[in-house]
Amino acid sequence: MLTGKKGLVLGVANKRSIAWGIAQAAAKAGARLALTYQGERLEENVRELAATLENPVILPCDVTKEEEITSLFASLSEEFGTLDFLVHAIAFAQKEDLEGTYLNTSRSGFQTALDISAYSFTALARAGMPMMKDNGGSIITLTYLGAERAMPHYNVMGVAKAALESSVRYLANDLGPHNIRVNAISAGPISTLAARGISGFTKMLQHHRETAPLRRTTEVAEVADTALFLCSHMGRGITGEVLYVDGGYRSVGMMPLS
Ligand code: NAD
Ligand code: IMJ
Repeated sequence: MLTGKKGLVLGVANKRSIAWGIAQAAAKAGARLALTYQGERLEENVRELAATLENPVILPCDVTKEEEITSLFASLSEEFGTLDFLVHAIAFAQKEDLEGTYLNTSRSGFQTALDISAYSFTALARAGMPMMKDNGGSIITLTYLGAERAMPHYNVMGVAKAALESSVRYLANDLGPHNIRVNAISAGPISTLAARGISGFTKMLQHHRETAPLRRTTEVAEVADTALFLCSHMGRGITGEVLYVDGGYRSVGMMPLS
C-alpha cells in the first residue's frame, strides 16, 4: 500500500507507542521511514526499535524547540528530498493537570498542553509542506474523544485535543489546493506510556470493554491500519476528518443493562 513512499513519524517513545505501531505497519507496507526522538533520554530506545527497519533515518525533535523543527526538515530534505506522509503522535500535559479538576488548570499548564499537543501539529505541517507540495501528501495526528466530551481526569488535554481537531480542519483547507490531506484518528484507550500513569486507567479500559459495540479495547494495530489507509492512495478522497478507531464506543449512549 505504501511502496515507494517516504514518511516521517514523530512520537515513538517505546515499543508500546502508537507511533511505533504505525511505523512498523508503514514499513511492512513498503514505506521508507524517518523517526524522531524527544531528547537524548529516548534516543537509545528509538535507535534500538529502528534497527528492525530497513534504512531508517533517525533525528532529534523536541517540538517545543523551534530550531529543532527547522533542523529536522533541513536534514530530512537532504536525506529524502520529498515526503509523502507525516504522522504526529505527540501529546503532553503536566501530570498535576491530569489529576484534579479542569477548573484548577493554571495558565502555564494550559500553555504547555496546548503548545505541545496542538500547536506542534501546525508547526510541523507548515515545516513539512515544502517537501510535500509537488507530489501531494497525507498528514495525520492522533486524538481522543475527550476533545468533545468531558472525561474523568482528561481535563486540559481535552481542550488541547479540541484545538488539535479544529487545526485539522483549518490545515486541510489551507493545504488541500496542494493535494495535501490532513486528518486525525481518534483512538479508544490503549495502555501506552501516556496512559498507564493515569489513576483509574484500568477501570477506564474495563468500562470501554463493557460498553463498546465490539466489546473489547482498541489495539495499536487497528489504529496503524487506519493510518496506512489514510496515507495510501485508498484514502485520497478524505481530508479534514476525524476517524474513530474505538470499537464503536462513540456511537452508543449507555452501557448495556445486562
Ligand atoms: P506515548 O507516550 O508512547 O507517546 C507520546 C509521545 O509524545 C512520546 O513519544 C513523547 O516522547 C512525545 N512527546 C511528548 N512531549 C514531546 C515534545 N516536547 N517533543 C516531542 N515529542 C514529545 O503514548 P501514545 O499513547 O502512543 O500517544 C501518542 C498519541 O496518541 C498522543 O497524541 C495521544 O494523545 C494519542 N492517543 C492516545 C490514546 C491512548 O489511549 N494511549 C488514545 C487516543 C489518542
Ligand atoms: C489521559 C489522562 C486521563 C484520561 C485518559 C488519558 N484516558 C485516556 C488517556 C481515558 C485514553 C490517554 N490519552 C488519550 C492521552 O492523550 C494522554 C496524554 C498524556 C498523558 C500524560 C501522562 C504523563 C504526563 N503527562 C501526560 N500528558 C499527556 O506526565
